[in-house]
Amino acid sequence: MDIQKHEKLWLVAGVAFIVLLIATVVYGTVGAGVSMVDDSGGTIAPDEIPDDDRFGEPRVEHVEGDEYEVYVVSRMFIFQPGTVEVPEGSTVTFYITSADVIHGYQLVGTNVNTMVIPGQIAEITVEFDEPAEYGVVCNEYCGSGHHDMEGMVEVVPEDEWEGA
Ligand SMILES: [Cu+2]
Repeated sequence: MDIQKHEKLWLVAGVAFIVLLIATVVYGTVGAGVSMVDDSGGTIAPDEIPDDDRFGEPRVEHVEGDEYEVYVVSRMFIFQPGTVEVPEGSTVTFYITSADVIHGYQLVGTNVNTMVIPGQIAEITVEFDEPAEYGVVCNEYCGSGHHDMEGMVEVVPEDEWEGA
């Protein structure tokens, strides 16, 4: 079979485009550090939140060494605790649940971002290497006060840290 020069060129360009397309999808899936939030955090019924050991009192807890755990309850239209303080150099695991509807929990400017579903506990582990302030926003429309639903994560310099 005789393939014309231009036909060959289009064939190569077409195949290259398909390969490029697949490569971008593969990169977006495994290369960009994106992972699905699964059910590893466990479940909790919204009406059990007030009596729960972890979520009854939303807080930052020191586990050991550089490890911290943060228990966050999202509800219309606040995050509890609203401001989370952790020291620089810490590894922090966030456990986040919702008391009412679906919310989001996103640290602005980072890839820390999860949906917060009533009944589910979202679990995300983050390493904070440097002092910084991150705004937290709800990125799932949750009602009339959604645009006011915000929080803060403050990564405090080592020498200013007073303990959790
Ligand atoms: Cu919202």
